[in-house]
Amino acid sequence: MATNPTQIELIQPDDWHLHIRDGEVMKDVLADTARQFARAIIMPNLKPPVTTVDLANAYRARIEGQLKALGMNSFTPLMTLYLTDNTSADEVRKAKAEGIAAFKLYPAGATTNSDAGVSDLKHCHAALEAMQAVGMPLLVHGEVTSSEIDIFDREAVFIDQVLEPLRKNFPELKIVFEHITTLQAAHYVRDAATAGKNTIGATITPQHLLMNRNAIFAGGIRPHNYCLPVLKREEHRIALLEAATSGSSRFFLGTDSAPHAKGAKETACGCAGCYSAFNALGLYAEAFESVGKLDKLEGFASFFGPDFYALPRNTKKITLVKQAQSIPNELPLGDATIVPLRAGETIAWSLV
Ligand code: OTD
Ligand code: ZN
Ligand code: ZN
Repeated sequence: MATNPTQIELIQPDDWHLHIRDGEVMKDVLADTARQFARAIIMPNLKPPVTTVDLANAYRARIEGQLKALGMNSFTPLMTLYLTDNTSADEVRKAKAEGIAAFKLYPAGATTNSDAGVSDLKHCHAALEAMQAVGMPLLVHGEVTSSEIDIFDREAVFIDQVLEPLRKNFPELKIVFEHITTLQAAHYVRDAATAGKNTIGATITPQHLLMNRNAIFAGGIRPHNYCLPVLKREEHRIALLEAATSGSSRFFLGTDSAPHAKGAKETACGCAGCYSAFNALGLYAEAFESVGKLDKLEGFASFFGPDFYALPRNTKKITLVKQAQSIPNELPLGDATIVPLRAGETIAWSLV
């Protein structure tokens, strides 16, 4: 590949961490993702959360209905279940049998709609044992929730207090450390001993590769750059970019695109979440190009995710061109609007 290519071709990527909500707004956000990605891991933090196989199957049917209405028939949703203190080993085995892709651990209260999450992992022993036995991945929102721990430290503390003990107790459990935001997380995943097995991975969002915490306060408060885990210092952004572009198969693409209507963000107590789905691939291409590593984008975006989940890689190809795309100030979201990441500005790369 030339050092400064103006066009790159890659196997079609998947999004290994995505929120598409439900009801009226779903079709608007789903279309943005299905234009770019072949598959996506669909997060279960609905109200009420998707805690059973039956709820996930019903949710999948609603998604497929919307895709059909949109005339988008080549996109596959990969469903997840929300782990609770009461998830049984039987539900885990049923999930495996019915093609559920993963379980999601939200420490109670850690992020949007996580109140029904796990209060203490000791309640989940049987479910975790079953996941380990059947090869069901556990996706973790890796932050402690204690209000005494500084918000910028919650991910690093989670590694010591929760993740490391979890991996000790369940050494064969496949774990994805979702949307990592710190140098500590990037190095933990990079250096984790796995006895040659594929037992740890991490997703990284475009906003954490492109912005540091100054972006939340640039000239005034910027609610559309506020997400959880919150953006960190520049040294962390650099460590994440290094991990994503390293060629290590432990790091793969997960946008964590998390739509909220404009009014729910621009208010006294605004919701957390960045809407990156509109041109997520363009954002990732910018990040990789910024360190001269566009040649590492395909592994991160298209290969390492399916390899971790033991799913086939996609075969169709897509092309990105270095052509600035203007990002609208607002996009439709049901009967409201949403402000996408980079609203009113441009993204340097576009999907052909
Ligand atoms: N973070 N917002 C949301 C989820 C994520 O932690 C996450 O996965 C959301 O709105 O569902 C957010 O900031
Ligand atoms: Zn999360
Ligand atoms: Zn998320």
